[in-house]
Amino acid sequence: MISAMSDAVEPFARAEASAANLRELTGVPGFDAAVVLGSGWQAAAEAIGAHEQEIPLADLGGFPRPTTGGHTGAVRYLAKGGLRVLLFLGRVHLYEGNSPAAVVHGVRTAVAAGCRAIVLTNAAGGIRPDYRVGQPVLVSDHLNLTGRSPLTGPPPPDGYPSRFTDLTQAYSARLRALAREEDPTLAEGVYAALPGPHYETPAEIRMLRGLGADLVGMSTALEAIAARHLGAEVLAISLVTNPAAGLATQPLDHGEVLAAARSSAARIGALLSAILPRL
Ligand code: 8IG
Repeated sequence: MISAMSDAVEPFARAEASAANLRELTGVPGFDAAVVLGSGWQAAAEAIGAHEQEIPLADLGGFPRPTTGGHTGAVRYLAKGGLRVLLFLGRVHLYEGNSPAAVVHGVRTAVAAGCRAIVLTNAAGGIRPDYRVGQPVLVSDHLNLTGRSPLTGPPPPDGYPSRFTDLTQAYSARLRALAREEDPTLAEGVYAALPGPHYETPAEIRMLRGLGADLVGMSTALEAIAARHLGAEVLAISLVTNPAAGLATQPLDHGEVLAAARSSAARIGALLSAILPRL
């Protein structure tokens, strides 16, 4: 196993090495789809289905340890229908001090291991006044307001696509339609990704609404860019866990986020369970 790869190794080679370790440790030659569970979505992990194996990310190389409550540094392998699915039990964020390359390492590893579809889940603040806490929303597009890109740096090595990635279809219309077949009540919205870790001011939320954002969070956009760069299809689902700043009287806190997510675990678990075999 290739474990002690230095930071000097370029990110695509590091992802290939992690994918090789994943194949070796699972004994599975390739995978079809990957799911990244965001804040609160871990409560849905069991409802998604029984897993065959669970591998600590520390054994794969290249993965920083998650420091956010609820995020676990492990990946599960599940068989769903005829598909071999990787389920990441958490993610890391820019606000933990991670580089964009570290933030997208899981997505790059999944694609290097064969995944052609990536499902990104997150908890988000709801900007649209008709969103309710506990409601899942399909991400139709994003505003990357992190000021960062996973494609910054030297050009990708030979054999990889150009870094000038087209993002007109960042979030697959096909996969969103498929999700709506499973749950026709699913709303769609534009996700604004901010660096965090602080929440917004009410003035910032008014600004974001003016910019066309419906949801606000601290993840997903960089992972979606990395996945699209490598040609994978992306489905992203936000769980609205709080009204964005200024839209409710209560102050925002991470405990509220996790509690809201836990009470939706059965619904979002059933949703993912229904979608996964069809990816
Ligand atoms: I959950 O209101 C969750 N994540 N930036 N703002 C930002 N991130 C969030 C929020 C929110 N709620």
